[in-house]
Amino acid sequence: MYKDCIVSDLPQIAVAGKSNVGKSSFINFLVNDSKLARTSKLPGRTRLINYFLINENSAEEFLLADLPGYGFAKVSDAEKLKWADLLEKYLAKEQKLVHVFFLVDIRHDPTRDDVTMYNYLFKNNVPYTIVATKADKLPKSQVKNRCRAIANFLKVGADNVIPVSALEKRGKEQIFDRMEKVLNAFYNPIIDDDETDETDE
Ligand SMILES: Nc1nc2c(ncn2[C@@H]2O[C@H](COP(=O)(O)OP(=O)(O)OP(=O)(O)O)[C@@H](O)[C@H]2O)c(=O)[nH]1
Ligand SMILES: [Mg+2]
Repeated sequence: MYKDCIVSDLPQIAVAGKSNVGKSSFINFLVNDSKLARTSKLPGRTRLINYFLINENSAEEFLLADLPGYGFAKVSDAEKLKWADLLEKYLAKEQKLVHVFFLVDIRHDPTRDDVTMYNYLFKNNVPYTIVATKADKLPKSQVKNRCRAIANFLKVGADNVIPVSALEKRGKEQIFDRMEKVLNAFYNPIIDDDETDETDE
């Protein structure tokens, strides 16, 4: 339920994607801790939103939210609805949500559930970056092509799909670069001084 979401003034960056795509592994990879977010061989492990406090006490403190995976066949319809409801409400209502890393498997085109998720992001104007996971499962020569195919499928620019491998620790710089830009914009917003100009006279 949405009331299970945290109430905090900190900016939030969320990690979304289908069950087993590698969300928890991605978070552990980013924070260099193999046990922080629970990973599992069994899809559907992350059931509620798990929040991690990053850069504690620094100027760019934020919460990283590990969202529950969707598209797992072996759960009841009632459970699926509950998850969809939580995800949809979180994306629509969380005022402090500044960015979503939307994870898809590099080996496959986005699923129907991925497209539903993507539409939630789009509909709610949530800024996002698409992250193509498990890049180590492909020969290096195919990585760019697969990213391009995913970008074409979702009708976004190829720059908006970043390949990563939590296993081989690839892609961190590009992800950090995105995070830094997003947090910088949150903590140091450009003030529109048009109005102050008028009152100056
Ligand atoms: N080869 C490879 N395997 C990965 C990578 N990232 C995750 N995995 C594996 O994929 C499986 C699922 O990873 P998780 O990180 O638990 O996936 P999740 O998206 O958090 O799953 P839910 O919490 O169930 O939604 C695990 O067996 C991981 O070891 C990667 O970059 N490369
Ligand atoms: Mg998980």
